[in-house]
Amino acid sequence: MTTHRRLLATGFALGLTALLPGAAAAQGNLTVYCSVQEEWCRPMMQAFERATGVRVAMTRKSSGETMTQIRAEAANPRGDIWWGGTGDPHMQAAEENLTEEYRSPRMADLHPWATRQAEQARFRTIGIYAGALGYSYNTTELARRRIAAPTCWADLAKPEFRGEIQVADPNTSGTAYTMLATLLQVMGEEPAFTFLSAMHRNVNQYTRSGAAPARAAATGETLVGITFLHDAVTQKIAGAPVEIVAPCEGTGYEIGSMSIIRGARNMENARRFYDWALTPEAQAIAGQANSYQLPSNRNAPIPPQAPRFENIRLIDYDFARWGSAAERTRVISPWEREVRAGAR
Ligand code: S7P
Repeated sequence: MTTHRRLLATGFALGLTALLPGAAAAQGNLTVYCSVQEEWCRPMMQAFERATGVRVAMTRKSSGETMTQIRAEAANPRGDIWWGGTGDPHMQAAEENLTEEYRSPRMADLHPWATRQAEQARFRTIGIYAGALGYSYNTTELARRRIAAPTCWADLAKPEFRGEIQVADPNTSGTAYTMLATLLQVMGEEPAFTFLSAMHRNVNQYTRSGAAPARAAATGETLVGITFLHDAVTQKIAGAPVEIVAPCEGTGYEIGSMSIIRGARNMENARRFYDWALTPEAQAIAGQANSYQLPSNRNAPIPPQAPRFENIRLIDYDFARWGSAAERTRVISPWEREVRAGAR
């Protein structure tokens, strides 16, 4: 096309855009893979659209499932940005060169745990929130069954909890993978697998989604649900009869993360979203959407209901190690063979 014809075409396109209703079209599009709860994904995308005029197409999937999708689409990426979900699979995506290096000007405003995550992934991911792992139990059902209140991980292997525990599957769920990695770090490998096999007899269902067991404990569908503590807080605040436990032996935590997908079709808007998602205003949407993680921006408001790390016995979770592809395969395979396939 000659320069003259190109100018004519551009002018025509600009004129048309100005005439079209919703000038947002001029700001282009963004495809977001969202791995937090739908209730938080939606207002987050709407707020970004309002702030920028960019049109967002969002899909919600668990962390492990999103990682699998991004890997499958690597030759022809369909997503631009992966927002939320546990940090381990984001680290793995970085290692597998599925995500793009980006150093946001907002990085200076973040807590050190969020920037450490970025440094360890050579700036191919970044921390957006943090939250500790644990479980919740339904107090009405516990009283009805006359079972002593559990306080430790070890309690969940006791025979009185037979068929009473729900937890997600680490193949699909970042929460469940965090549990697996946590127990291996807290107990040591052999004792952890022995514990998991004993607890397996008590598990009534391995769910796809990590937060589902908190909802099931809230309704009494299960007695105990293993999740991040903040997912149980959401249920408790909604009025569910649940007690929330940070296990006595110590527990792990997640650094919820965000990554730009390598080869993103809307790269500029992906960077715009990335910068915006790190602002205090964007991070304040979590609490408004009943999500009670700790935000990564030092100036973002911490929801008063968020479980605080200083009140929990936390392990020194090794994110670089447990976020590596080799470790993930090394521990999920025996979990499938020795734990999940075991008799109940
Ligand atoms: O509900 C919020 C949250 O717990 O969900 C994310 C989680 O990874 C998504 O669920 P999966 O376990 O199914 O992957 C967490 O990052 C987040 O805190």
